[in-house]
Amino acid sequence: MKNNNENYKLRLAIQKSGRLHDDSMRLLKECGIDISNGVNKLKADATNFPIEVFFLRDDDIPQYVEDGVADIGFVGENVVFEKNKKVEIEEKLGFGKCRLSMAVQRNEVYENAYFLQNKKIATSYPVIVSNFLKTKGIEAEIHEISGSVEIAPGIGLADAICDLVSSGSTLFMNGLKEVEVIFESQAVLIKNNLLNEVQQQLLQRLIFRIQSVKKAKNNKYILLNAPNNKLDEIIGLLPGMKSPTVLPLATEGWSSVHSVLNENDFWNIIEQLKAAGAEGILVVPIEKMII
Ligand code: PRT
Ligand code: ZN
Repeated sequence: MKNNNENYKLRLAIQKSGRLHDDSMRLLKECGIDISNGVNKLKADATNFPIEVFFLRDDDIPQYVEDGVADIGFVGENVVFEKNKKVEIEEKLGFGKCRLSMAVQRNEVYENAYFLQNKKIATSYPVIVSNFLKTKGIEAEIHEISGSVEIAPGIGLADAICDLVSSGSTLFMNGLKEVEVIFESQAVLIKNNLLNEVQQQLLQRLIFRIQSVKKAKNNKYILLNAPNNKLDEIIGLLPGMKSPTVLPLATEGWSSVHSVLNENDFWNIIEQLKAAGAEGILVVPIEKMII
């Protein structure tokens, strides 16, 4: 049972140490939430937001959130799907990106997933792998192992592995090749199904901040100088939040144009702007973006 005090704050579970820890802490900081570095390493209070952070193993986070020991958690989507607990995914966090992939020895001829029929697959993700096999109608033997999955084919334990991949260098160094991506993952915010009204409101405030941080990361502020006779063409290339800001320069016949560009279109648009006569282009990171 939660006591009264606990009903007016959010208890957030994050990874104690490992690949998601630093990015989780950084995201909180970017959301303006200061975590006191208390003596107790199991939990820490925020000094300026009603949030308490629990530091846990990533595998345990979905269970703690389902049980309501923590109200929300930051954890890999891969872990959420593997553990299959009653929690809701509320927001993707934009870090911890990786994929869960099948890999086989480099010299194997792999044409499609039916290669796996009646084979042995080593993985730490038996639930996700067996769902994948089921949807394909493939029968295979799953060997659950908790670490160093990539050595399994080399020592004759398995014909294939299914493991997380980011750069691909672990597979490469172990003589394996990635043949099938079965799940794309990143860190997500999960929540317990029974948050009270105050906690829902706190969560909405937190999500608003997270979204502002994510938007800012995906966008850049751009300033450039444009000859007035090219202004229409240049403005036409810039999306902006509403429309670009145009200010006259001290030099006759020139203007300064300010706008916001999405990371994905960035280089394309810069090239077109240069070709259209833009000069002195400055690109500046945005810290927060509130729309
Ligand atoms: O102690 P705890 O149980 O909390 O941590 P853990 O050791 O189980 O997890 P950890 O810290 O390794 O990973 C936490 C989460 O980070 C994962 O659940 C994923 O959501 C995410 N993530 C992102 C990754 C990777 N990228 C990743 N590359 N998790 C693991 N890897 C491993 C992978 O298993 C393989 O061994 O890195 C190796 C492959 O990397 P590349 O770059 O060589 O392809
Ligand atoms: Zn783990």
